[in-house]
Amino acid sequence: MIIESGINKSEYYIELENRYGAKNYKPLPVVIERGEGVFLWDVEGKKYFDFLSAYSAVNQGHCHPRILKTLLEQSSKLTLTSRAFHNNILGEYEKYICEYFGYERVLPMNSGVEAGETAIKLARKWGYEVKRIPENQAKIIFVEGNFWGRTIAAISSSSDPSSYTGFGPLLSGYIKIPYNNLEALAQAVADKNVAAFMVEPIQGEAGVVMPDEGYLKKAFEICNNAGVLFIADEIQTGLARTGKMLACDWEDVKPDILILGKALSGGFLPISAVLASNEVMLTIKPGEHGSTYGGNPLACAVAMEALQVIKDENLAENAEKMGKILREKLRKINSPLIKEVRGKGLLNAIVIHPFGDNKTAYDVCLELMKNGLLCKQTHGDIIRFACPLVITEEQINICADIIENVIVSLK
Ligand code: IF1
Repeated sequence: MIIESGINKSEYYIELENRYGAKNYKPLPVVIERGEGVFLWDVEGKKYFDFLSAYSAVNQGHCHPRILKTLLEQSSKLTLTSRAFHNNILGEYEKYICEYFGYERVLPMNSGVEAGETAIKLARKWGYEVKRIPENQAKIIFVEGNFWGRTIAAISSSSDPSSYTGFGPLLSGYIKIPYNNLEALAQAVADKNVAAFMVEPIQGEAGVVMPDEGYLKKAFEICNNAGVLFIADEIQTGLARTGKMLACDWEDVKPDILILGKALSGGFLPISAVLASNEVMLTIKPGEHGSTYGGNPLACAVAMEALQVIKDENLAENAEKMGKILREKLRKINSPLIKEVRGKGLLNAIVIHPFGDNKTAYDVCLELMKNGLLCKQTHGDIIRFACPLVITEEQINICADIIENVIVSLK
């Protein structure tokens, strides 16, 4: 790497992205080079607390040693066979994850949105073969404010024009209802062609939007009574993030289809999973679905270790404890900037009033970055705080102080 005089390493790397990369993101002006636990270091050697965790994909902390060891061992033996052949890891993983979450079967995929698409295909197939919905008439119910990825199927369910404008024509067969509205759900499931209802237990991208107490349980019951599959997208809320293994556990809801991703590998590589019963899962027959890397031995080995770390290190319990401390301290910040503090476990957010000459949450994130804490705004006025679940009480207090000092310094 040859750096022209007058620019530092960060500027060098940012310029490379500006020149050669697509412009589908606007990142904070920081160039990360190393991660360990709750910490990230930039190319200038500056250290930060990570309060985004790659959008809850690094719940176990960056470069967890146990998961790294598994990655290195497996990748030196076998990484990919395709599903044209069996291998000695996939079946072990399938058994492990099905027993871990209490399901009969799992369909392994790679990205979260692939898992979402898989769930929709399963729901539709189940609708035709089990519920006897007329061919091509199956409908899926989604809630406003949802986010489950960037594919055409995903953006077709979005209520956010910035997600779907300019990408039409969109997919049909979707019903959109308000989030946290049981009456709207009860009306929608009355349509006999509805196969499933897909929902995030807490809406992540929408800005950590939480439904009323009891919403998930009652929504599940409404679906169950109407012969509609309840699909929980726990890609961001799952894997101990909200203080229980799954956010659905807070209301003892067992989804008919459970979608996992992100921290399923502890941030080492893409792996996602769709879990369901025999009745649902076996509606897809050989050759009707899959992917080149889906269920590859490397990802499966890593995922088993990543899941075991969550249990062995009591990450759900720690998320619950540390999240309470964080919200309590944030709620004590005396500043007109803060409109609201909300969250569950270590999935939290603050809502910011515009301030100064029309400054927004992005400007707060910039100041937090200068003070050694990395996070990201969503929807202009909301800052999501989602640190790795391995954070200690001492570290969470330091971070709460950083946030308070920055917030009270802003006018
Ligand atoms: C980006 C957002 C978060 C998700 C839920 C499925 C997926 C996601 C609940 C799809 C992915 C990611 C996508 C990533 C940034 C991040 C994100 F800001 F975009 F919306 F987390 F809130 N279900 N969320 O949150 O999983 O296909 O990405 O593996 O697109 O920039 P994926």
